[in-house]
Amino acid sequence: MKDWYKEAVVYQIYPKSFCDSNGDGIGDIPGIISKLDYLKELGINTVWLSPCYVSPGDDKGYDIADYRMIDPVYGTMDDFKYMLDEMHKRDIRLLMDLVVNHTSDEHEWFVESKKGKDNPYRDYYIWKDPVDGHEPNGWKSNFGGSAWEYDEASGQYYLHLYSKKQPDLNWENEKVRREIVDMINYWLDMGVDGFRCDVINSISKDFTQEIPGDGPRLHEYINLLNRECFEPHNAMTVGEVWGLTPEQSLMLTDPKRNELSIAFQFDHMSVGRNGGRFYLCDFEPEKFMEHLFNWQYGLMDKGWNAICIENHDQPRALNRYADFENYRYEAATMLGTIELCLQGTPFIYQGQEIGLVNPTFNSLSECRDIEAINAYPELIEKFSEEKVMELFSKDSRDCGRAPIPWNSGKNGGFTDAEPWLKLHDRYESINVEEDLNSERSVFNYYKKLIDLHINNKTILYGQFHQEYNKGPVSVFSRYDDNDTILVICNFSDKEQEFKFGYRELIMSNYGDIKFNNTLPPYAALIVR
Ligand code: TEU
Ligand code: CA
Repeated sequence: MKDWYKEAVVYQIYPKSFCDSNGDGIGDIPGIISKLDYLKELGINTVWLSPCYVSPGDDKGYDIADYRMIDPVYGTMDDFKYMLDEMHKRDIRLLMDLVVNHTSDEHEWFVESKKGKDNPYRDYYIWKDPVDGHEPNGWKSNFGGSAWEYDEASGQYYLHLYSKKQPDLNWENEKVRREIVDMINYWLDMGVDGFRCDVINSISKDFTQEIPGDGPRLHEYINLLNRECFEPHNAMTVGEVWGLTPEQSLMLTDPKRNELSIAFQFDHMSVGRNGGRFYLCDFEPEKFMEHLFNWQYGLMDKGWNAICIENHDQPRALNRYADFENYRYEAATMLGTIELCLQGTPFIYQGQEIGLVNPTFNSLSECRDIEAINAYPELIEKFSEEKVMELFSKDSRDCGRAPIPWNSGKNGGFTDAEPWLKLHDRYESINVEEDLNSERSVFNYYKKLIDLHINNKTILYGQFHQEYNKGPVSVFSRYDDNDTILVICNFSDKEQEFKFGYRELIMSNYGDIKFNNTLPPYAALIVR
């Protein structure tokens, strides 16, 4: 099928934290293989695997030192091929992470590039002379500090929009583009089904801008990848791009433009933050839904949404948006209902399907993420140690990266050894095994939702309409010539009075009860 991405239900695996098979405290490929039946049971049909290539791990694999090799910590190339086979046997497709804005500084291209101005690899990266003895411009790294690192030996600076161990590739150089095209085709020829494209809008730079933004050759570059890699392999691609409007997203994903299949929307993920990570404010469900609805209308009939409520860069949705102490099951299933009933391809992040929550970090020594570690000195000038740890427990990327607890045993059955990052505090009661055996299983609810999403044509392809969105109550419909389905949600821990009627209850997170114009806390109903 040409547009198979529209019928994909994607499950994101963060390999370091999924399942450890060999007792070194780090998740790995054999661990993933051992859980494929679990994923099949859930009903997903596509996996997005975060980077598992050779990497020194400065940004946990998003700093790649060899694009064509599996990092030994995750397994061998044979393990990888076996995993791919086992996925395909189960009709599960695999999306790899494509991180081509930057490499690791330990990649051989950069090792060469750094050797001097006349090295053949010099132009693989972005080197610039100082301006008045300073950085070439005022661009900041996403992980704090300047985006320029000075190299004593050559007297030049290199650009790194992320950590200084992640130098940006120079896409203006045709040789770089050829290398990337060949590398992508290497994976596609092996049988990989597509890619999630990391910060893909940053690959072309515009040095006339005060802050890094989309460069003038962005669409030309992506079009090249489409023509030479994606299209000939019928690959699915999802762009990771922050700060887009739906109109801008269409510039990357309108099928007529031959660039990417879809691009994530993130507007709703910024609700509850005021100006950036670690700067938190009250969460407003109405705004959250407003953003999602805006994208539904923005792409309708023109493009296709890519929807997630969690990923490896975000804390757990339950901690961010809900009273999970009292209503973990209800809130988890309500969020799932929204995600799987809107029009678009859903991306479910590992652990989301059992309603996983954040760990608590008590000291910096428990944190692993470069973003949090780099932010610490600035935060500690403004807040107490206790407050900073509270912020890290609420909003650091480590929150979502905590290992998966598979059962109530030692380290939640994730590993026999010391896990690379701590698990959440209550893994003895909140874990996969417990959820599967529970009468109120989040997994079983997701399983039903996924089945509905894939098999109900109205929910898969129908039109979208916003019926109501005020305070915590929101209602939307999905309709086509044959059916009209309403989704009604109470995004709060208080019962809400709301007048509504329906002919038939398709499913709800309160079971088969009669709703009489009141919505219990975090109620989600799918009705006809
Ligand atoms: O993320 C890009 C990105 O925009 C986020 O890292 C964001 O800057 C950060 O979370 C701000 O709070 C992608 C990957 O998802 C992320 O894990 C990588 O660290 C980053 O690219 C660099 O490759
Ligand atoms: Ca391991």
